Amino acid sequence: MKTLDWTTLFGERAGRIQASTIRELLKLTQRPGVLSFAGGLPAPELFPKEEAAQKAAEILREKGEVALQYGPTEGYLPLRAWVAEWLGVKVEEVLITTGSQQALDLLGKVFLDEGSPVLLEAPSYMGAIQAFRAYGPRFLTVPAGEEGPDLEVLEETLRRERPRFLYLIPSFQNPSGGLMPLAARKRLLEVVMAQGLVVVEDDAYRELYFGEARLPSLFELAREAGYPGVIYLSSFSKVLAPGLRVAFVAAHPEAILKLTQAKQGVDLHTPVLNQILVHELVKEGFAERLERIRATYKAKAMAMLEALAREMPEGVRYTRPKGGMFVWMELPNGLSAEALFQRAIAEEVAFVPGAPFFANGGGENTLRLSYATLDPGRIAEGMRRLGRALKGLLAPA
Ligand code: N5F
Repeated sequence: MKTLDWTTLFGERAGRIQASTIRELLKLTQRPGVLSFAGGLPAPELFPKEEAAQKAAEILREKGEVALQYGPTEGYLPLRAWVAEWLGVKVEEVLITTGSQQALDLLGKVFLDEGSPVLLEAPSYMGAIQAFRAYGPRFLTVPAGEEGPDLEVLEETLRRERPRFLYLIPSFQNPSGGLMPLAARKRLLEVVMAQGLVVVEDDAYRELYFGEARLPSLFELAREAGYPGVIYLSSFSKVLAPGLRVAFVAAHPEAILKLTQAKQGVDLHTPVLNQILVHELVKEGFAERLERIRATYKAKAMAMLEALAREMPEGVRYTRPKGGMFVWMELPNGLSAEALFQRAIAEEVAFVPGAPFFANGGGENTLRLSYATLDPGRIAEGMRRLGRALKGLLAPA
């Protein structure tokens, strides 16, 4: 049989497309016996299985001709209208996407040329880095911590550079868990507005707060100030079910129009059945569902923090999340998270090494733990195993 060297046949872009570390790890960590804290996989016990089964059957019986037909690219109108009302925007300002992951790719497609500067936090969501990287941009990064991006560095960067957009996750950042305080949000917006820059605000974790109520988003603050340059992304993945792949963008109608055109070439539209199902599931009892979700994740976060306090050797630093799904950890004295990963897998526990979250390198001694998926008992056992792996790495035989 004739063999082909595919790498010489692909286009240049293919060279910039790389595997997602999370997705690769998922394969490894699905081995029976492994306790995985790698993927930000929502708690399966929170999935509305029975309710979804009933409603899906009803939808197919009663609205089958809509649910099984091609639909509009912008999204199923009743769901768009629901999202618009939820966010306090107009229907024309909402686009339904196939996961917010798709929105990230569409933004890359629409805004980024080869060599275009794009600014993001270090660390930032690796799925966004992966999506943008395919378009060949030049990444500019600002360090981010528990209070979001370092505004001094950000302002200094913006004096020299004009990025196509700033990609930020102000609330319960993935992976660092950072939460940008209100004053920082306002200060950032002033700079952005003065320069007329576009901000992409990824608010995937907006509802997963443990303490006092949600802070206003950059998107909301910008609208109050009459500034149209914030493109807002969020998703039903973390509050309903990620397998449905239903998410949304809210932005100025001109931005929505261009993203819609880009989406036409990708998938024509997000599956209609899934959109109707999401609409049916959120239109009643959503507030109570959110309460339950917040309480569940808060309990899991506390279980992880208690276990970490017991199991981690001295010198290990980790965040205390105020919401979201992640604990972010720094190992002492330049210890490598990759090396720890090898030992952890031998102990049947997994996490995501932090380096792929840094668009321009670094972070080799960092890692991310998701407490979202497992129950408190398994979380405690997992942290025991992680502690053993770490102590093994610190004091090799
Ligand atoms: O809406 P959806 O499901 O496409 O979510 C993508 C997404 C977008 N933005 C942020 C900040 C996110 O954290 C995510 C989802 N991230 C998870 C994670 O583990 O970092 C899920 C990845 C799961 C996987 O690749 O299987």
